[in-house]
Amino acid sequence: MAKQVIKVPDLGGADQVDVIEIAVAVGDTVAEEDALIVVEGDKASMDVPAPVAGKILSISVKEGDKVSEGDVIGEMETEAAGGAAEEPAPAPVEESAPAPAPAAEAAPAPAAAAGEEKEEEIKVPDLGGADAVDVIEISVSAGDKVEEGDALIVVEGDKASMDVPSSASGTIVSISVKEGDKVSTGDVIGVIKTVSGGGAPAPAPAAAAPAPAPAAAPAPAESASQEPPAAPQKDPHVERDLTPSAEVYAGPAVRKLARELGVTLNKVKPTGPRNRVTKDDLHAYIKEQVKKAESGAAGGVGGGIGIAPMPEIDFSQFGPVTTEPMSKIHKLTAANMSRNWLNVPHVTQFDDADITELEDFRKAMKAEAEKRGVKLTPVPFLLKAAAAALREVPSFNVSLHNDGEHIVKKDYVHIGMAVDTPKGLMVPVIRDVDKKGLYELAEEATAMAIAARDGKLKPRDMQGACFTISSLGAIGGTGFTPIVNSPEVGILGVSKLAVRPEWNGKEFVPRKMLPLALSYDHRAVNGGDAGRFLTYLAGVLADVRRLLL
Ligand code: CAO
Repeated sequence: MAKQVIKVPDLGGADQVDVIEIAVAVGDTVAEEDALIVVEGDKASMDVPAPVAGKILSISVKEGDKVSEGDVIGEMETEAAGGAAEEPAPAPVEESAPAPAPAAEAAPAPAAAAGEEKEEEIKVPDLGGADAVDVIEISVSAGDKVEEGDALIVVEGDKASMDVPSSASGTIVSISVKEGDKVSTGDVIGVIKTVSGGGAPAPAPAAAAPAPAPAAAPAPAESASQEPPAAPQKDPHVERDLTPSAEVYAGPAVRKLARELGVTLNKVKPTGPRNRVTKDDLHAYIKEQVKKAESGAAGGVGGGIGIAPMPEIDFSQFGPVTTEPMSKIHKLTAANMSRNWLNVPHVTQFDDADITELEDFRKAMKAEAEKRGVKLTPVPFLLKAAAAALREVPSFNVSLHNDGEHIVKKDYVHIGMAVDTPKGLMVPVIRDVDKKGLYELAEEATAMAIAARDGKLKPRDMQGACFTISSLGAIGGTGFTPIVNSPEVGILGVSKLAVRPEWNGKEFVPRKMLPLALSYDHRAVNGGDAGRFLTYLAGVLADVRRLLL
């Protein structure tokens, strides 16, 4: 075993870049090249990868810190024996990522007299070893005036995205690449008209359209390639991901603008290719917010009865306090809870499931389950019963469409499972629950809960649920009203089972009763659907043989 200091690699000339994400925690085992932190400069964001495989011993930076090449960001324990121990490792150089921000190269042109206009090819600059990177955004179009350093296009490699900035001030004559193209160092991406001796050239005769080439100048690229392609039509039924901002696709220029405007990127509806947030998306979002704020100020719905802002409170006036920052997950959960609470008209229906026989069966199977290496708690039974109920009552396996005018009916049964983790609430999703057996579900639920607590869940592991189960049974309580995780239709809150006297028609007998609370989106389903769903679910728990029917 050896200790290795992890340092910020060559940042391609950028200095004092922001740490925007810490991707690992102390104790995590990482493979070589796994992202450790994500940094962002003016022009690019990039992963700082693990130089070798090993275990994270410490991380000495936090989100919001500024770092430069060579700064220590933490320590790793590696398998490597000998020499490297305690020695600072060489900075891991991000080879496959484009180095941030070299200026686009204009083709060398013969010297021109001051004030003389000339057209130059714009070429992709040195990409720091990366090859065939994707063009993910075209930031200018023919006729635009640009200053030296303005972003022309945004490219993205395996590890980083970067602006390709203009090498000179001038007017864009043509852009010969489009979003989705692949480019390498030296490729021509367009033509710029400059005026020697500085300054922008005189306005072209036909200002908006691509200017006709002066007689002696090289012909501009075909006009067909000058228009950025329309963003691909997106399926309106696709659910919005509520991923952290760092996991939202957006170019550095868009991220910078979002920061300037104080916009959290994951709130913006992306319309760009591969679900990228574009500048237009940001502007549309701001417009929408301003409109909402204005209509709220003008009274809005309810003739002036809106949600009053929370007053600022100094808690220290009431007693000693300490204030600490919320984790990223906690902040995201808080935002989602407010959104769901305010948008979804909730109804919560209660029932108790008699799980006396289920508990007998579960206990009888526990030893066999343990031999197979699985822990058979009530959760896999709840998952199975909820899946059966979603199939039995398909009118409950739905979501309200974004347009508020359609219902999305689902022919799949994916169920989320709320997991209490030290960093906050996480909801991994178990897919195709209806097609899996109890042991398989027990195994998957345990693996998901461990991954959630170890911070190893990928965004995809938390997407696509039809419904969620939140079990506080192991903790306690007799009931609670969970908040629907929209756009899911509902959520089942499960409390601690209690032995209670139940009347069997002749006498009171002790039964194990499991308190259930079903919160649902009353826009998507009515009380009848929800009542049928919960009654069926409780019936399955009361007699698991019904799962065989
Ligand atoms: N009543 C009584 N006992 C229960 C029970 C219930 N409803 N549900 C589980 N238990 C028991 C289990 O059987 C187990 O006991 P044994 O070891 O004797 O079998 C014990 O409680 C501990 O269970 P567990 O927590 O290891 O596993 P689980 O399958 O019950 O739960 C998980 C897994 C991930 C759902 C749970 O650990 C968890 O994180 N729950 C919190 C969810 C949450 O925070 N919800 C709130 C969201 S809104 O803020």
